Amino acid sequence: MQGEYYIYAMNAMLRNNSISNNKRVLWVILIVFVGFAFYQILLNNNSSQLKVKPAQLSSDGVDEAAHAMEAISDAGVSMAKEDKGLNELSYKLDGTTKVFRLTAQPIKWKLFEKTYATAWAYNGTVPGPLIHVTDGDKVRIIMKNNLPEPTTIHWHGVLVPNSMDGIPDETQKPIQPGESFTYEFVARPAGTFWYHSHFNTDKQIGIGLSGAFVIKPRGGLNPKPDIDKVLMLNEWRILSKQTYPAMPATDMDANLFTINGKAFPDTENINAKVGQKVRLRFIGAGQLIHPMHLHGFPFKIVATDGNDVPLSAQWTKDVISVAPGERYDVEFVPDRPGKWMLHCHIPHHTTNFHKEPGGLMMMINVTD
Ligand SMILES: [Cu+2]
Repeated sequence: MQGEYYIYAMNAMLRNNSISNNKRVLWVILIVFVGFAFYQILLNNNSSQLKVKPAQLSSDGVDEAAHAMEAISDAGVSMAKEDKGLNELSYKLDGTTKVFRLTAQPIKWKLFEKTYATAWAYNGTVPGPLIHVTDGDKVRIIMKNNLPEPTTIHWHGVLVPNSMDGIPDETQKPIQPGESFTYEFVARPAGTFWYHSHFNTDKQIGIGLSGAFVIKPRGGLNPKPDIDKVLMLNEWRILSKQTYPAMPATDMDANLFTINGKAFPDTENINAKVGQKVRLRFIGAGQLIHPMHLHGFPFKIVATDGNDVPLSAQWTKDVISVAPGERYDVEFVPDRPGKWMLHCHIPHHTTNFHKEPGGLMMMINVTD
């Protein structure tokens, strides 16, 4: 309509001046062209202010990013049958290949006391099961997707062939709801690794789709620790009993923090005896850094991201900052009894719904 008005106004103006017909036509064309271009620029500016188009994360036509910030649907989601994650996953042998099965599905997961998350979980627990194998083992993992959206698994740090790396649309097709995908590779090298969704990760990892993948060296660790424990750190956002994916810097900040799927006081304690060697394998499974501090004893960093640290290079620390994706294996030998706390040293991360104590706290109970 604005364009028509331009033509009308300019025609009227030009008629009043004594310009030849040919020139008049040229002028009208020029003015209409400039007017139209200007109108288009205005239109584009307005629409980019009104609708910010979020980045597409997948090729399935779903606007994943806008979708990702909604509450996780709890319609028809049932309570988890188990209360503890990282249970060692059993396998069946097919020749010399260890065959594992993972099923991803929504569950209600208790984070602490009466607070439950609607989680997306592998085999019904948060974190998913611990896959514990030996360096050089042939493994096959059959992954069934019972989630309401596609997913894939990435074997973080394991030296898999490229086709098993779990990158949607790059190395494999996303696993659609109801479908399965078979991952097969040789588990190597020895170390602390983890597996997690690599589809719509901003949402899927944080709401539970991760687990531990520990490859032990042939013959076992030497010296063997008396206590060997994986500690996966993660964050959650629960508002009015609804679960939202915790997304830092988006006004979707976390308000709950978990070690192995539990917030203090429901975190698991570790019981050790004076003189025992304790190995803790930290995995940063969330989106925030967590400087984990141990009371009572310094520890040595014996492995970083699954790689052994040579004896002469092992730092002695009492705080280890575990960034997203990182793994740190630390070892210590308690020399006196007590209830020694292990906690994140960002004090907000030791709260539940802004109340302390909570979150990333647990006790190492040492007895004689
Ligand atoms: Cu923290």
